[in-house]
Amino acid sequence: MWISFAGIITNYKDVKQFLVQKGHKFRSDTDTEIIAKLIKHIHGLHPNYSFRELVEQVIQQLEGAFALCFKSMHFPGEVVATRRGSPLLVGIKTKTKLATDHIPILYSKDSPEKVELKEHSKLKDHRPHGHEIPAHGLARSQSTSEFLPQGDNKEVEYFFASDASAIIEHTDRVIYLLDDDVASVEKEGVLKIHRLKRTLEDTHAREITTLKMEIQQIMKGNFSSFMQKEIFEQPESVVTTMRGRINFDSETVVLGGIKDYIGEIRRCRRLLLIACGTSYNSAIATRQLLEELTELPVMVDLASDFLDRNTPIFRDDVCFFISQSGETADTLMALRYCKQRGALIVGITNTVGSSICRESHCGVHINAGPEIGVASTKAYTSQIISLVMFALMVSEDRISAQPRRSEIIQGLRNLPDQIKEVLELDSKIQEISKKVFEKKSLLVLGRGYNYATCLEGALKIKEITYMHSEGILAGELKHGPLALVDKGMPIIMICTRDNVFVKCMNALQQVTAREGRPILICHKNDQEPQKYGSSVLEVPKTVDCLQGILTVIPLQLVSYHVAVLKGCNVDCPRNLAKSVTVE
Ligand code: G6Q
Repeated sequence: MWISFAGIITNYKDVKQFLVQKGHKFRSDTDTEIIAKLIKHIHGLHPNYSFRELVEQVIQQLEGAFALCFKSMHFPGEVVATRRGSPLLVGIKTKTKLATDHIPILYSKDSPEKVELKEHSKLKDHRPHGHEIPAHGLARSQSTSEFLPQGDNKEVEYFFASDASAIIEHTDRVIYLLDDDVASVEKEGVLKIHRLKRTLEDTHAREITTLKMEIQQIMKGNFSSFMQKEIFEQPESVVTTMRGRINFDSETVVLGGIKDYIGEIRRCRRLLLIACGTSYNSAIATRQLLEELTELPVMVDLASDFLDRNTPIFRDDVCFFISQSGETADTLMALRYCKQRGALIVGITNTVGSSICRESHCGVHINAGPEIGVASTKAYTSQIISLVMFALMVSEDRISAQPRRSEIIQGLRNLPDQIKEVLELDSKIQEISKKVFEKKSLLVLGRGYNYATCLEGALKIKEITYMHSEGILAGELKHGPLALVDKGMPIIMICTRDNVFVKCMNALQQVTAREGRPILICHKNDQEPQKYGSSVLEVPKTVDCLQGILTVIPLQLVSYHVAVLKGCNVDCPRNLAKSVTVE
C-alpha cells in the first residue's frame, strides 16, 4: 500500500487501539500508519470491495483534516484520492481535447452510515450495494465516457496535488475536489468522483478549471530560494494586484469581486478583519486607513483567538477573511462561524478555487502569483494593497476624502519603482546581517503604520532563522521592553516622517540613552534620526499608509540573509507548513 497523506488524524489513538486489538502490529507512532493498517484490515474483512469502496470505508472512520492519495498492489493501475479539510486537486493531461468541461458526481445508492470504533466493535459491512447513481439522473455510462479525450488518442494522465503550483509544469487543467469527494482512477483510465452522501448544498458536477499560472512563475530561475525570488518579484506582483482595478488618471478604483456589495458594506455596523500570521499583520497594517476612509469601527482579530472567545457577530457585520492559501483551518472555521450568524463574508485570498474563496459571498483575489516559500513575502504586500484599494473604493463617494484618496492613488502608482529602489539595498543588508546572525535575539521597534512592519519583520526573522525576535510598539517601550535594552541587545528601529515621527524619535533617544545602538530604517537623506543609528537603511518616502510596504522589504531581506548565514532551509523552515489546514 502506498499512501500520500497531508493533515492530521485526531482520533488516531482510538483507531490504533482498535487495530492493535485486532492483532495489527505498528512500526511507528504516526497517524499515517493507522490509515494503511485500517485499509488493510477492512480489505481482509471484505476482499470483494473495490479500491474506492475500501477508501470510502476508511474515511468514515477518520476524524481530523486530511488529503489522501492511495495506491495498492492489490489494485494495479488504480488510484483513489480524497480530502476533508485539506486542499486536493486533480490535474488532467491529455493529448487531445476533453469532450467536457465538468465531471458529474456519482452517489452510492445506499448512503453508508458512519461506524464508531469502540473497543469490541467490528467494522461493519457498509458496502453500498446496488449501482452508482449519478446526480441529475445521468446514466452511469453517460457520466463517465463523456470525460475521456476526444479522437483516437485516449491517453490520459492524472496528477494529485494539494497546490496547483506542483502540477503546472505538466498540465493547466485541474479539478478542485471538495470535502469528502472520493476521486478514483480505474484501470481504463477513467476518472470518477463519488460522494458518500447527497446533501442539499451539493453541486452536481466538478468543473475542470484552466489555470492561468505560467510555468516560470514556479521556477526559481537565478535565485537561490523561492523566498528570495518572491521578495524580488514584488515590483511586479504589486502591479498585478492593481492591474485592471486602478485607473491612475481618473483616480478610480473598481474591485470586480465586491462592487455589487459596496452599498451593503457602506451601510454595515462594523468591519472585522480576521486572519492568521502574516495575513493578520496585513490587517494591522491597514486598519488605520480603513477606519479613516470608511469611517466605520474596524476590529482586527487572530482567527484562533476570535474562535476561542465566541465573539458576538451580527447580521449587519462585514467580515473579511485574509489568507494567502485560502485554506487555513482557523480562518476557515472563523469564516463559517460568521457566515452562520448572517454576516457578509469577504474573502481576500491568493488562491483561486480555495475553500475561503468558495465559501465567501464576495472577495478580492490578490493576484500576487504563486507563493511557494513558506515565509510569506509578496502575498503580504499584495494583501496590503488589496485592502488599501478596498478603502479607496468604499470612500469614492466622499467628497471630503478626495485629496487623501488622490495622494494614495498616486502613491500606489510610484510604488513599483520605489520597491526596486529598496531592493537595491540588498548587499548592504547582507553586510548588516553578518553582524547580527550569531546573536540570540533581535528586537524590531516602531509605531503607527510601521507597527505592522515590526510584527511582520519579527515573524519573518523567527520563522526562518529560528532566532528570537519580537516586534514591539515603540509606545509600549516604557511599559516593559525597555528593560531588555543595553549595548548588547540587537535592535532594528523604524523611524519614518509621519504623524508619529516625533514620538519615534523620543523612543529612539530612550534606546540610545541605554547604550542601545539600533539599526535604523528611515527616509532617504533624513539626517535627524540617522545620527543615532549604528547602521542606516534609507528607504524612499511614500504616503504614510503605504510606507509599511517599503519598510517591510529590508526586514524580509534581513531574515533571508540571516537564515542563509545560519545555514537554515529558507523555503521550508522546520516545524512549519505552507498551508496550515489543522487547528
Ligand atoms: C508567514 C506564514 C504564516 C501565514 C499563516 C496564514 O510567513 O506564511 O504566518 O501567513 O499561516 O496563512 P494564510 O495566509 O495562507 O491563511
